[in-house]
Amino acid sequence: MKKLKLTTKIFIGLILGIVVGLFLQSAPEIAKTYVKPFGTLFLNMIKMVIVPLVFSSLIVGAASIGDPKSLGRIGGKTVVYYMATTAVAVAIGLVLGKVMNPGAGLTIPVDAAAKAVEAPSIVDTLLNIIPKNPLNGLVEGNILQVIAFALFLGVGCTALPKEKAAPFVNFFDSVAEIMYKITAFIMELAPFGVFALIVPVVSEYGMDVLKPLSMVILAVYIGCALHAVIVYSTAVKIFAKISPMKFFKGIAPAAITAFSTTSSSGTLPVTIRSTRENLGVSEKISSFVLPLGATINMDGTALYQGVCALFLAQVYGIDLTMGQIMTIILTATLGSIGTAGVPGAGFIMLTLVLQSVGLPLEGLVLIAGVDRILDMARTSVNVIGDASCAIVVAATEGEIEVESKATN
Ligand code: DAS
Repeated sequence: MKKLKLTTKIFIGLILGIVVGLFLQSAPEIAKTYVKPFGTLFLNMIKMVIVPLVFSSLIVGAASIGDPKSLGRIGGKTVVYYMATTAVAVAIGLVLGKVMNPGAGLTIPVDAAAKAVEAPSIVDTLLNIIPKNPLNGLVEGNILQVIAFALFLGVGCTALPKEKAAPFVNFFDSVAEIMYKITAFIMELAPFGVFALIVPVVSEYGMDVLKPLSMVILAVYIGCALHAVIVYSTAVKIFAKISPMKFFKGIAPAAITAFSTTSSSGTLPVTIRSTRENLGVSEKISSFVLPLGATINMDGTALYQGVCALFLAQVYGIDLTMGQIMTIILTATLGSIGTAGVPGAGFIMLTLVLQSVGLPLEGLVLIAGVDRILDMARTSVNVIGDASCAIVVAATEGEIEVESKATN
């Protein structure tokens, strides 16, 4: 039989888990005792890779941005644009999650431990980002401290002569590659993990558990559309003086490719060709801004993480404090620097966001089965965001080559 795509296998695992869960509705204890442990094992494997994966990929991501001094005007504009639009994206995701309330109607009690997580204030959250003892942050899995320390290391590398920094960056590049391979192996087990996680949930709560998922998909798609139409239209209109319609038409081939492949990196050749030929961005700008964007800019992913974090907080009946909301915005924005432009990478990083505010990871199973549908929209927005940055930076640098094509 033709090798089934992982997404299909995960979906089959989800459907089978729902069927078995419905059969076990009369005996939820059986599901809890004999099935749930395998799901916990799968989640523990995902938790195992988070810190080394994020730490190594962020060091390499930050080092690839280049020395802040040598980044110069173009690099500075690019990084500021990427971080600003990503922060806006996660905020839109949080607002939509709040307004649309996808978790309504489903309440899964969370064990007291998770609820008891001390929710810090905004000030404490910001102060707590800088680790007094970075190794402690790594050992405790303090996500924001792991991110901050990795960014300091990555940017620190750029202050060294290339030959001096290379062994350090190459080492963590290898670690990141190894962690991606381990993550890929763990994701191969996802069909079984999703099965073992959904069975006890369905046996306990029945089909009610699935209704909210359609609301999550709706919230992510509406959020992605709003972000693209509001943020990117405004940016290209004001800074690049081109009509949004021309921009979206110009980047459509890349957006459609990203939607179907769910891979920003895989779409990069199409993104570069579309921005150059249809929008007139010079080779100098497109060859710097777009590969960097495919690596560190993930507006769609950040928005999806905002929606999912709110959804799971609602399902578990956890009221997030402003400090936790701030943590989600920071983790999703900075975490996007370490998210790879490959299918499903955002789902792994969602674990990071949930863990940063103490939300139970068990809820990931609710997202896993529909994650591919969510990945299509978020990857498309990731790519459109990269292209909007390219044309804004090109226009402000006088690097739009084909005036007639791009302007209205
Ligand atoms: N699929 C990733 C990308 O290629 C994004 C994600 O998984 O969130 O951008």
